[in-house]
Amino acid sequence: MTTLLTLVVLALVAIAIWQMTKIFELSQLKAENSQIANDSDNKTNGYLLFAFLIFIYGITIFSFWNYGKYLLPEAASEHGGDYDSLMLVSMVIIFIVQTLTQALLHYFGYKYRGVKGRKALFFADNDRLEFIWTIIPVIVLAGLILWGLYTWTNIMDINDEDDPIVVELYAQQFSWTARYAGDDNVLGKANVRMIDINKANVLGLDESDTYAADDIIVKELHLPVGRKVNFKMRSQDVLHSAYMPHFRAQMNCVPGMITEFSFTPIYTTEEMRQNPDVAAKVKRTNEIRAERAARGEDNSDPWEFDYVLLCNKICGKSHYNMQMKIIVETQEEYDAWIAEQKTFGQNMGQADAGSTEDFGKLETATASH
Ligand SMILES: [Cu+2]
Repeated sequence: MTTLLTLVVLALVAIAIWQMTKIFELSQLKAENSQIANDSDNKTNGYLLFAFLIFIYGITIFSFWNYGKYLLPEAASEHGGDYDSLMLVSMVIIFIVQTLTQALLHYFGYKYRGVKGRKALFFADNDRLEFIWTIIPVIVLAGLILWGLYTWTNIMDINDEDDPIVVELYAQQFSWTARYAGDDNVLGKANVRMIDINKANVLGLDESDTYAADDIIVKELHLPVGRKVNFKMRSQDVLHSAYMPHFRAQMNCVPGMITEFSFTPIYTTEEMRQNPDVAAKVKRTNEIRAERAARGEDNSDPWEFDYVLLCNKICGKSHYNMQMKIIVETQEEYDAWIAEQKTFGQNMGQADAGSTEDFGKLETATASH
């Protein structure tokens, strides 16, 4: 009852204030009620423009300060440095031009605000001014485009120089499979129509192709540091995109065709873990995970940095989980690892002999994503 009475009193007080405001407004009869902006309105809007300028500068500085740490660490591939320089120079130019033009735009918006009696000057054209504001962007853009084309051609030049390892990346909803070309370094022919799950021929390799026998199919990508890799991408079902952010590499995987990308990793996984930006990120993440663990929540195990291959095309409901671990290691570690892997021929031989234990494992791994 007391609560109800309090509410009624509050409502009455609110109505009283509202009525008093109305009476006050009515008593100010001389106040203008025009919809046309006067000098005072224009001045207010001029100052608001300045306030907005300060707001966008402020939010820019805040974002750099607060979110800069979420950018990718140093590139871990040979071409990555060129890619990053191009990106950095483009962003710096955009940033400088944007800072200056926004300041000019807002300043002149204020300076030439509407003032009663002021007339705009009719200004037909000025050849010199037009020349300047055309030629500067032309030179800057031509420079950026030429440099960009040069970098692009260099990155996309996929050739067999420097004895690259040939690796196939096979995309399907929702996992990745990698295939090494084996001792002959030539991938055997493959086609989705030849996929035979019963024989664990999960990538549809042509069993009659002699190049296929020594191919090695794995669910974890190992790469020797300093050695060029030529990737050949295939997709089983829909459009996927092989994205290896730390190596600044991305290529679409298109059903029915083979796409290619090539890079040389320059830091091993161990070396990348020592990178200050990576170490800081691991520390931040593990602090959050420790808090989650203290609350008994899921996904709270300590995290360790690893390179990843992600899918960067929204390919279906489990797209977010379509990833494969990449391990960059020394040549010796890589040799030891690859020597342990079974070739396609060995697996098929076993399949014919009736032992399908290993394929069972591969299948489980494929299905687990
Ligand atoms: Cu995908």
